Amino acid sequence: MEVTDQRVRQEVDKFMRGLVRRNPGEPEFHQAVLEVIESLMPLALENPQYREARILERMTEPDRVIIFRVTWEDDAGRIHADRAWRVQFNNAIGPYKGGLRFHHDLTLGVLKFLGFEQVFKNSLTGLPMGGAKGGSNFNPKGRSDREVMRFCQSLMVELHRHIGEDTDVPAGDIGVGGREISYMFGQYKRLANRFVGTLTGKGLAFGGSLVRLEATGYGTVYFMREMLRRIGEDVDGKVCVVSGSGNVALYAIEKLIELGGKVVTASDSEGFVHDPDGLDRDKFEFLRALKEERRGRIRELADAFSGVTFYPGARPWGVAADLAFPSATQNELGKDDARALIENGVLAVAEGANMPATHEAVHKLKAAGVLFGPGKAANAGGVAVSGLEQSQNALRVSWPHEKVDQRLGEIMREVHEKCVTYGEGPDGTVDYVRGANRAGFVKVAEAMLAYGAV
Ligand code: NDP
Ligand code: 2IT
Repeated sequence: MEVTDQRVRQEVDKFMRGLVRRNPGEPEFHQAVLEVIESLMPLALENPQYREARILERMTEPDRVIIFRVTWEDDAGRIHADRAWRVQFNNAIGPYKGGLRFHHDLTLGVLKFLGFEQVFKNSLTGLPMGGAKGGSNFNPKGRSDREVMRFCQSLMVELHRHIGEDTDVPAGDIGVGGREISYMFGQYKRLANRFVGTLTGKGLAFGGSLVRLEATGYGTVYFMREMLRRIGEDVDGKVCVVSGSGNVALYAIEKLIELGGKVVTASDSEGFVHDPDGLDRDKFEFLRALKEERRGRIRELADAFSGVTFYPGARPWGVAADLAFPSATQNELGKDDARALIENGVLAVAEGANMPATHEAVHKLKAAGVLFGPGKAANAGGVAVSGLEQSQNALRVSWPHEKVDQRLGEIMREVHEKCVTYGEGPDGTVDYVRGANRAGFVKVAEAMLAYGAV
């Protein structure tokens, strides 16, 4: 039968009905799968070997999900019982790899979307890494260092059985940074009685890699630079809106400033700040220390610098800009936000966060001809440098800053190139969503086909 658009639509709808029935109440997982299946269905219909081996069905079912209770005691002696998960999604091309998230409204559905996306992202990096994600509904906000330590140690008492340097290698994500990785690694090492690279994002004194801290943000900007270069443009002089002020947003902002971009916004869960003059090195350094060291609120940037305004409860997408970097959380950029960006003439969007744009927003931006770099390609630099940290740990070496940063730049160029190879249309424009999904898929699917029915 000919593969018409209508046939593709019918097959996508049928596939999604089954997926939603099997995974009720998990809208973010449905959304992430829909975006991928829309890109892959034409490929699956043209290649019967994928259909016969049920590759799409197998790739949308995690290998396993581990769920456990984490009991811990706060500073006042009160007992808490939080829930934690590890979703080991697919290890066809390497050990499971992906972050841990601590956020009060985390759900299994969110972790399944993140684990699913991670499979494609990790494949795109070209490194031998499978996909996983995990975390807890523990809320680290307002907790003392000792409370966070006790929580991390308790979590690791269970998690350590399921991870290992050749099995599953967790890292950071929302709410999990250097402090939490250190507590977890310290406890892992104690329980396993082995010093191996089972977590990445470690401190530099104990096996961490240079540039891992900055890698996701830098990598997102490198990816944006590649998209712009292809159309004869550059970051220099461009007005940039960034959301978030965590690990990803901070180092995207730093790299943008370095490359001559004018960053006019940053945000946290309470609102955004607008700086019409653009953040300079001083304001960036204030913001970095505010967020990384003092764990303060974004409004303090507006209190500290005249000319910077804080907008409570709002997102930055209404501010006119050439480039946008949603770098906070999922579904933070909806269709009305996309419309506002388009009306203000936005040229390109690179997702620093995972799935920050809704399905409707992505379609709107693409239809308007905006270059759109999806998270699984644009933010792959973080996990890529995690992969380089694994290599350094296995070799018991530490590579210099320049070497890791250079490798990160090369990997982001290669990720971009793969998106072009798989996403370029007859008119020469690139659908980066399709390109990333297909390029990420092919390698994993090849491995799964080779293994037979496993
Ligand atoms: P951080 O915890 O360092 O920062 C998260 C930022 O997003 C904070 O500014 C936070 O504000 C804001 N935020 C979190 N949840 C919400 C929410 N529900 N509504 C509004 N704002 C919110 O996390 P990261 O920077 O590490 O992660 C940001 C995104 O990037 C996530 O989507 C993550 O999955 C993705 N990512 C991270 C990588 C990494 O290496 N860390 C790699 C690739 C992707 P507040 O402090 O007020 O909560
Ligand atoms: O979403 C992601 O790619 C991450 N949070 C980083 C994962 C990793 O293993 O470094």
